[in-house]
Amino acid sequence: MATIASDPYPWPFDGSLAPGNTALIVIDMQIDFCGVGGYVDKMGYDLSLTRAPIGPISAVLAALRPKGYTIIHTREGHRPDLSDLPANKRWRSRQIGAGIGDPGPCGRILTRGEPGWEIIPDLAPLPGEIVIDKPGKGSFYATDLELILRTRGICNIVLSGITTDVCVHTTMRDANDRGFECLLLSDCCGATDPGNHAAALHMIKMQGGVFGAVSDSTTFLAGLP
Ligand code: C5J
Repeated sequence: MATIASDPYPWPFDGSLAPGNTALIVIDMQIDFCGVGGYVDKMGYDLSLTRAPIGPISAVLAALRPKGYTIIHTREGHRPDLSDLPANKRWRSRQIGAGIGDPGPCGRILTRGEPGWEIIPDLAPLPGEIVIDKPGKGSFYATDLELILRTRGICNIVLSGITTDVCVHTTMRDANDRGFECLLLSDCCGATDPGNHAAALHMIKMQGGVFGAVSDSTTFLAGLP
């Protein structure tokens, strides 16, 4: 039995933690979300909040890579012709001064192939690691993530990245509904609003772990088999 000390129960529920059945998902650690001149910066949020998880995620990656765990990165972004950008998403982003597809200091905002859409160099995927491009908040919507996880025999998912209350939570909820056993590492995530980050962690733990469990990178690394 291998489990991680977590709240509200030792994770995973069945003690099955092993490199062959467990994936780390690093969500949207892109320049647009945590770099100067990117989407989040243009919206006026404090970048230190979305940059806080960089160090803890690096430590978790460094521990998991040599052990053979599946590592998956995601990128939120749209096709250059914006054919996959819903009109309301574009309209809302323009309301806050960071129109998706519009030019910005890091190229066209949240647009595939632009400098701002790239994953930050500190957390760049290694050759062979899976990268999922997603047009929405959740990592399963309009992607082949579930196919890849099932094909690899993954049943346990460790979640990290930004933002806790939006793309990370949407992915965790969706993974949970699909029967994956989920663990969120609190210091490996960040939100543009600290209150939302705290609330998002709290929500996971209600009802005996309604979406899974919560731990942190230090505890996770100490408990890793
Ligand atoms: C947002 C994300 N917040 N990666 N995207 O728009 O959470």
